[in-house]
Amino acid sequence: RQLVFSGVQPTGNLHLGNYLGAIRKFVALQEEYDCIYCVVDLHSLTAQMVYDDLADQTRQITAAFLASGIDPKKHIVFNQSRVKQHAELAWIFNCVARIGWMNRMTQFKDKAGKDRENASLGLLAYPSLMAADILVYRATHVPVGEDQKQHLELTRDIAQKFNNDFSGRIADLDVGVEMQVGDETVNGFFPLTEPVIGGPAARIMSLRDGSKKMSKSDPSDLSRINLTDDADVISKKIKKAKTDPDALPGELAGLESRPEAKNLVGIYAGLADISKEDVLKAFGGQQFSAFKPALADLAVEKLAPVASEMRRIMADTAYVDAVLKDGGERAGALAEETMKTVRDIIGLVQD
Ligand code: AQP
Repeated sequence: RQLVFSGVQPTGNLHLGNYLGAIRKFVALQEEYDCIYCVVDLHSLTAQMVYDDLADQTRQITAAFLASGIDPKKHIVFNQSRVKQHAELAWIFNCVARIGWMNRMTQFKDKAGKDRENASLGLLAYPSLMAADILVYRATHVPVGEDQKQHLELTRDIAQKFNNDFSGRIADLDVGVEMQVGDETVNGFFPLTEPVIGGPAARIMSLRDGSKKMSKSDPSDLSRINLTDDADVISKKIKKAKTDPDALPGELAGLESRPEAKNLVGIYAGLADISKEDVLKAFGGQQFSAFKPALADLAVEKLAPVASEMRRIMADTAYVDAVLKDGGERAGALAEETMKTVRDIIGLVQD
């Protein structure tokens, strides 16, 4: 059985990186798989506890999912905190995972900065909750941007250690499935999840600095294109995007050591759903003064309908809340099925 799970934090304005790296993939995968897409509100508390309006931000991400084309009837859309089993499994995984594993996570190192002792315990345990999000549905595929690759490797490590630590109980209860680990076929309860990363837009970089990823928390709004930016703002940001003085090359190799140029070509390719090679076939030899307006037009063409649909959906709070409630109920039933077995495997007494 194959199942897709992924989540987005309600931590601020969604940007082009979130859209091309994650949400667009969510939309594509729903043709082939059963999908569960989650607004991970509990994760957002690891960055800060108090938000001006966490509820509205949660609705905004939900609206972005729906406006991008996710079907909440065929699939499941909900907010994480409604399904208590995420937090329950995360606690169990906190006891499976090792502190050393968490300390090695580059996202933790980046976000905690130098003053690690003062970072929240939740920030350190972030990947454990992420593993629980995925494995509480025993999801097999997780579409994410490249920045989440390490967390998905850790999710596999947690699944593997749980399967290993409890192999006897899993066999006794006959709740395992066969899976391939390297050359070996083993029996385990949790699947070893596959990341779905790739394509030209797996890692969109800041428009101001080609060495930093485009991020909601970058203090400069010029560094990112927000999903809700209007046509003028999108054009202005692309016009001001950092570039180098050379023309675009005809071949991919010509983009090496030109991170800003590579990024803009990747954005064009992601938006047009073509390869970077094809972008260079069309624009190789041209200056940025010609490429940037074409990129701006394409970005406006692709993003404006999503933004206007988001505004339309956001205006109907009752509808958005109903989607989250319905999704939460369906997700909760699936999650409880997993947790019943997990409690049995561990030996927690239940009805
Ligand atoms: N720059 C990016 N390029 C490609 N994919 C990206 N993602 C994020 N940034 C890029 C992917 O978007 C999904 C949702 O991300 P998230 O909101 O859950 O967390 P994040 O990675 O912390 O997002 P930000 O915008 O970068 O926030 P801050 O500034 O708080 O760090 C994920 O699949 C992610 O890979």
